[in-house]
Order: sequence, then C-alpha cells, then structure tokens
Amino acid sequence: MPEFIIVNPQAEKHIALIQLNRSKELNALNLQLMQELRDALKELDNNDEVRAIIITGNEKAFAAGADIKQMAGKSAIDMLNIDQFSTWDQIKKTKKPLIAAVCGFALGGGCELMMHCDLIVASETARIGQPEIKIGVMPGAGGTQRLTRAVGKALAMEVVLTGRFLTAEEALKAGLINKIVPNEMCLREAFALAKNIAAQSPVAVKLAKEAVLAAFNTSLDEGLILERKNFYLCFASEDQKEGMNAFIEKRTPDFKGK
Ligand code: DAK
Repeated sequence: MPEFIIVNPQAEKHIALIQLNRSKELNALNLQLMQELRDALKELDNNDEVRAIIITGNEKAFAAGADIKQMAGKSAIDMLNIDQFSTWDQIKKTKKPLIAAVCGFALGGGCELMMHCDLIVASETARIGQPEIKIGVMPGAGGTQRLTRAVGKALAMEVVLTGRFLTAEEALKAGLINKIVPNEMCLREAFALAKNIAAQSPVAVKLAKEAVLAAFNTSLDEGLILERKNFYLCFASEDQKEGMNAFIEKRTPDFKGK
C-alpha cells in the first residue's frame, strides 16, 4: 500500500484518481512519493478499465516541490546515484491522458509534475512557479524546457530567474493551464474533462496524445509523419468503425478501446 499517495482506480467509470497525500509538508515530493506515483501510473496505464487519470493534491498545495529537507545534504554523486530521472522518465511515458487538478502551490518539482500532465485545471488559489533559484539551484525535472515551450522565453526567464509565483490568471493568460475554477469546483471540473475524454475512443486518445507530444520533440515534418501513421492506425481499430457508424446511424458511439 502506498504511504504518500491515495489511488482510486475507478473514482468514476473509467476515471482513476491519484491524490498526493503529504499534506503537512505541502505534498513535498520525496523520493518515496515519486516512486509510489511512478508505480501507480504504470499500473493504471496498463489497466484496460482506466481511460483517464487525474492527479491532485489538497486545498493548500498540489505540490510545493521536491523535498528540500531530503535533498539539502546530498552531493552531486548522491543525486547521480539516486537517479530520480528514471522515475520522472517513467511518468513521462504514461500513454493515457493525465489531468492535473491544482489548488494552491504548484512549485518547483510540483510545477514540473503539473506540466507532465496533458490538461491542467487550476483553482483561483493556484500559485505556480519554479522557485529553485531562491534555494541556490535551478529546475531539474524539465521546468526550463516545458515552461518555456508553454509560456515563451520572456515569462519563463522571469519565473525561473526570479522565482516569482504566477497567479492562476497569469498562468491561464500565458497558456500554461486550461482553465480556472473556484476552489471547490477544481476536482469536479477535472472529472468533467476526464469524463469527456473517457467517452472517446481510448485507442484514438492514446494515439492523439502521442502525436501532440511529438510536436515538442520533432521537426514539423517528422511530427506530421507520426501524425499520419497514427491516423492510419486509428483505422485498424474497431473504435473507428464504431465511431463513424454511430455518426451515420445518429447514435452515441460505444467505444471499447479495441
Ligand atoms: N520541501 C520540504 N518541505 C517543504 C517544502 C519542500 N519543497 N515546502 C514546504 N515544506 C514544509 C515546510 O518546511 C513546513 O514544514 P514544517 O516547518 O511545518 O515542518 C510545511 O511544509 C509548511 O510549509 P510553510 O510553513 O513554509 O508554509 P507557508 O504557507 O508559510 O509557505 C511555501 C508555503 C510553499 C511558500 C513555502 O513552504 C515554500 O517556499 N516552500 C518551498 C518551495 C520551493 O522552494 N520549491 C522548490 C523545491 S526544489 C529532480 C527533480 C525535481 C527537482 C529536483 C531534481 N531530479 C529528477 C533530479 C525539484 C526540485 C524542487 O522542487
């Protein structure tokens, strides 16, 4: 049983919920929590009943970053040997859509975890940033790259070099998050998004996620090649027949993920 996360594989039909659960420490991401998260995501990714995964924290914090107390005394070689990157790399490989429901602080590794998610719902209280600079380091789990790609150089430089937190409004305006809702609506809105996605073909959703993410890693031409291959692949699915026939027959499709 995980200690620092709560996992519900069927919080709603086809929707899994992972809640980060170190609330006294503002969900600071210690090594054990990250390993539990990695293992849970791997399991949910392999669970055919799950079509979308929500990651959330609590009212005060999504996650206030990696655990500074655990990191403070480490040497570079300790960090190398711990190899946290393999944990983050595994999380990055999640094929099913990840939705972050963010209330309060999403800082440092918390912001980076949020940015590993495909859709982000934030509450009005969200405070988002990469404050590592204030403790003598810099982002280490993709913050300089993912934030810059999401919000552009000017704002990313400001956030990374000054450690200033963005409000939810600023994050929305910059294109970092999908929507802002009142605190008490945050999880409900994440479920609404998840439900919408879970009603689509899981095959098409998986292939579409892969194609969108490829836009960050490839040239336009390479990305287009991947998109075309994934598009063709959709036609190998029963879901494609079901989706198109349902449209023609004027009924709601019943996708099976096959
Ligand atoms: N680590 C450990 N403990 C933390 C924490 C953190 N990141 N953030 C908060 N806490 C703890 C506080 O120490 C406090 O514990 P006690 O003193 O009660 O024992 C408790 O949570 C409540 O926090 P505060 O009393 O500070 O609460 P406030 O409301 O006054 O302030 C705050 C909230 C979020 C503004 C403040 O706690 C804060 O500045 N926290 C630190 C934020 C931060 O600097 N985050 C970045 C950490 S560095 C890597 C991957 C990732 C990373 C690195 C490497 N690899 C793959 C290699 C990531 C690095 C980081 O995230």
